[in-house]
Formats: sequence, structure tokens, C-alpha cells
Amino acid sequence: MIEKINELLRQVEEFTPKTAAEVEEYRIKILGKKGELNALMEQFKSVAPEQKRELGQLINRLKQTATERINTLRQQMQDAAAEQHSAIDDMTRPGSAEQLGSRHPISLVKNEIIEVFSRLGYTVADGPEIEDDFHVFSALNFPPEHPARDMQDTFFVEKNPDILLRTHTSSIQVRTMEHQKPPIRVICPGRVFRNEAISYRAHCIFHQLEGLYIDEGVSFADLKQSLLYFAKEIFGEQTAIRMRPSYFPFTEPSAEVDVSCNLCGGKGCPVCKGTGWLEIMGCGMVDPNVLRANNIDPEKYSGFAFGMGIERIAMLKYGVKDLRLYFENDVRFLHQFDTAL
Ligand code: 2NM
Repeated sequence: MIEKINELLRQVEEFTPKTAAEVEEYRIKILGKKGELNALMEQFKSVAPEQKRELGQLINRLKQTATERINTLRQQMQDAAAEQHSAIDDMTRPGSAEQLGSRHPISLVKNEIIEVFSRLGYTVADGPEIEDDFHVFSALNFPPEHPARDMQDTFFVEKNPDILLRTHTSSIQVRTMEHQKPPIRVICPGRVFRNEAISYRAHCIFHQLEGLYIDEGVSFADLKQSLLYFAKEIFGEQTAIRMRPSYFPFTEPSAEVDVSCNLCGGKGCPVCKGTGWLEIMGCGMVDPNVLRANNIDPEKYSGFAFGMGIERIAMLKYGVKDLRLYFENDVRFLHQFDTAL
């Protein structure tokens, strides 16, 4: 028995496990219920009384040595694991930066335009994207046979009575006139929907921003100065504008507005197709029929309105060649506008 105990003592001292599982396995083998130590205790019962003192002390030594050795090894394994872990979770290491999102270029340009017009006393109005015929067409002097009322151009939700996706944000201005007396000075940004083939220059959903100013004695000169101020604020102080006669159902007279091409300084280049000018919006004096349809007396009040595509302004401002990029939400495109926050 003495031989056996000394052998076990040597084994315990030499035991060099590699894993915590090996330590546990060894603990069960030595100190477990059916382990070596309990086997020795069993044998100890039938030992001659004169041997009991020496053997008892030896067994106790084995028990103590094994317990201490196993506890030490366990602690070592735990420390090693913790050290590995803390190499990852080093609290003093600088944090890795979170990838932040960036404002969409359409939102950036929209907000910039809103800021410019708010300096001229305009407030922002909003309205529903799903509209009725009255607010999109009838109140805006569109004749019953106007092609915009066609299924070819407009997305209908229901027919008879007609419920449709607004094709311009002018419907917001109709709603403003409904519940507000002049003076009225609003800008209406929003999504509009047209049944168009998608290309680099057209999409079936795009963003418009329209303005409306109604008061006593509002003139075409006021319109011109307001739009010149807008153009200089958005495209730079050196920017000039010109107006070309045009036609819209809701304005008379109507005009297209061009800004001087900043790339060539008006001399002509591929971007402005040699003309020196870039078209940015439409505008005009609100047609008396529109004022009447919205219960505003055209004898007392006059007004101007203008409308632009936000994608187009953003394309000119940032030199983006394909309008579809604004809808694909590829972060490699969107993150290029990070700094413009
Ligand atoms: C444009 C061009 C010209 C316009 C007119 C109106 C309203 F409600 F007063 F009749 N809102 N927007 C307007 C006028 C829009 O977009 C190219």
C-alpha cells in the first residue's frame, strides 16, 4: 500500500495537463467517488492497527497534495483563458469607428433649397401622395381632355371617382389655398409619380419642389428677382438666369428658367450642349382660373408659382450623369456626399 501511495504522489507531482478538461478528468480519477483515494480509504479499514498511523498520514498527504495540485492547475488554466480573452477585450484599446450613414443627396439639396426660400419668408407645406382628380388636375386648370389625365401618364389607384398618385406637388398648393387666405408664401417638396419609361434622365418616381406666392400686387418682376436670388444661392454668385416663354395649364404667362453653365462660364461645353445654359425649372404667373377655382379673387390678388425637379438640381450641382443612381441606394454612391452633411 505504501508503494502504491508513493507512486500516486509522484504521479500527482508530475501531472502536466494541457487542457482544463484533462485536469477535471484527473480530479475524478484521483479524488472522485470511485477514485484512487476512496479505494485507498476502503483498503485502510482492514489495515493492522499498528500501521494505521503511518498509512493514515500518507493518505492524508496524498489527498492534500492532489487537491492542491489540481486547484493550482485549474487556476492556471483559467488565467490562461482569461489572458487570451483580455487580449481581445483590452479596455485601453482605441475603439473601432462605427460606420455612420450619410444624408441622401436628394435630402441635402432639398434642405438647401428650403433654407434659401425660408430666407425669403416661405414656409414648407406637405400633402398626401395619393390624391383625387380635383387637387391634381381640376383645381389647376387642366382641361378634361388634357393628356396628363391619361392612363399613359398617370398612375390611377381607382377610377370613377378618380384616385391617383400625384403627378406634381401643385396639389399641396391647392390644399394650402383651400385653408389659407392670401398672403400665401409656401414651398412644397415631395415625391411625385409619373408613368414613364425609366432612363438616365427619367424615373417613374422623382422629387419635386414647387413654390407659390400670392398677395396683392405680385408681379413677374418679383418672380424674376426671387428666382435669380435662388439661382445665385444654389449655384454661386456668378450665376445668371434667363427665361424662355413656355406653357403650363396653371400659369399664364409661363416660362422655362435656365441658369448660366458654371462649367464653361457660359461659353458652351458638352454639359450645356454648347448653349452656355442649363434648364432648371418652370414658372409663371398663377392663371386667374386657378385662383378662382380656389376661391381667391383674381381682381384683388395675383401670384407666381414655380416648380423644379430636385434630382435635376442635384445632378447639375454634383455633376451626376445618371438619375437612376439616386434610387439604387448603393452606399458607394451615397457615401460620397458624407462631407456635405
Ligand atoms: C411648375 C411650373 C409652373 C405651379 C403652379 C402651381 C399652382 F398651384 F399655383 F397652380 N403650383 N406650381 C407651377 C407653375 C409648377 O412646375 C414646372
